[in-house]
Amino acid sequence: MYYWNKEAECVDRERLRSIQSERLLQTVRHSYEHVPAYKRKFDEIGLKPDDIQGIDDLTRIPFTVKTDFRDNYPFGMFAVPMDQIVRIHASSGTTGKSTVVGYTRGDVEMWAEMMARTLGAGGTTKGDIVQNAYGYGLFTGGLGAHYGAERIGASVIPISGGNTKRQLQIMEDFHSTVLCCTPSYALMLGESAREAHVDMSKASLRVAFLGAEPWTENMRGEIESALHIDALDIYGLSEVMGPGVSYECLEKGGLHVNEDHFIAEIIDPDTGEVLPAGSTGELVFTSLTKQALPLLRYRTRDITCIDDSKCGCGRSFVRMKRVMGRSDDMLIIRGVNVFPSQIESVLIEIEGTEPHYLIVVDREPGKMDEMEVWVEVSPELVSDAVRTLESLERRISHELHSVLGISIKVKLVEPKTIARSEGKAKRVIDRRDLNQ
Ligand code: DLL
Repeated sequence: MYYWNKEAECVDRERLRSIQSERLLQTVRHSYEHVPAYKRKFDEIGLKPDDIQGIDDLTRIPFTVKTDFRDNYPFGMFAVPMDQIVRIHASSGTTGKSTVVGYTRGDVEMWAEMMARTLGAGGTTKGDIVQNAYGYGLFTGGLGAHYGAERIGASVIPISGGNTKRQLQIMEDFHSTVLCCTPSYALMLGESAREAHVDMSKASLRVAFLGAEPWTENMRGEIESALHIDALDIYGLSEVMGPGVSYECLEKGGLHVNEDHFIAEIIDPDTGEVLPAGSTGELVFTSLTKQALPLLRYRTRDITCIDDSKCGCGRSFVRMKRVMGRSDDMLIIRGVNVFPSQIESVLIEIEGTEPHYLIVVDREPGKMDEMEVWVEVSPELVSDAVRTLESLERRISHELHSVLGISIKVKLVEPKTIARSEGKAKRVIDRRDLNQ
């Protein structure tokens, strides 16, 4: 029997509302008392924790944003002493500093439950063999999926990302039935299987849980037919927890939000106003049970909408549509979050380059995202030996790799070749088609 916490996931909505209200009050009090940054925000507008009486008062609480993490780097947003923190993860920030998140033992258990629900919604049982190709490390994908699969009692293969040949070999030899990775990596596995003449219709693989980056219905179709599986969307972000904040069931009609632990709102990204049900806007989350890092109205910058109609699966949690875009300039390349400002800060440090650059992102069918950074060299360097230019190219590429953790192609171009803009500079050309 697959994992399904029916009591929680099919809870009556009236009952859910009262659970949310009660947990919200605890979270507000905990945040106010233990995180100076929250206390400051409340005090500035004269709001007292007791003013929040229930979920109807949610909109009175000020937003939390990514820069709050940067301003309180590394552990200033934590609400418990370090001796209660059992895990630390991090994701990239808007500048060199990363967003650091912490978990108590209870938080790790709650996260495992959220991921168990996620995997269960695709039919995962303790008899499954889960090939976990999300990266292990500071990224939340690897350990997040790992603990969820273990909670179900499935057998986890902690293979982590990369090494496609080996992935296919292990998949065949170990009879993996469940795959966890980014959608672009799933596409690549499908393509490689085809090239290696592996007949996926005879393989044991049944379902994949794909997320950490935007993808499309078209991609779902391609992945499902290449790997002969069901491909389900899973969503999350480090600040809120990691993967498992919301998850698709086999109806494939949007991602159920784990509402007994997170409240979702949709706001107008320009005005901050809460939008009526069904509108498209920026997704905002409030955590309800997190101890180490309580989050009040966190602006995710992800654009989507919420559907509160009944789902055929019987779960009563609302569903968010697949993420349609971002309200900031963050790019996600092979599952890694990249801000143009990080690239700029690398280039500024390197002599011989001009502050004009262009980031070109592309994804050929069945391939992984490619990112190329075009950099103008300074006029003095143009006439230099090819060797000097080559070593400059290598150096930039190396520095970018050490800051971002992914390899990026660098192309040096002559001075004045990158188009100048009169208004906001256009730094990114994204040729990937992410809107179908
Ligand atoms: O990407 C957590 C995760 C791991 C989710 C594995 C799913 C699977 P971060 O590195 O903090 O955390 O990046 C969070 O990634 O704000 C979205 O912009 C994007 N994102 C995550 N899942 C999806 C998805 C993890 N299913 C940021 N569709 C988020 C579109 C996604 N974008």
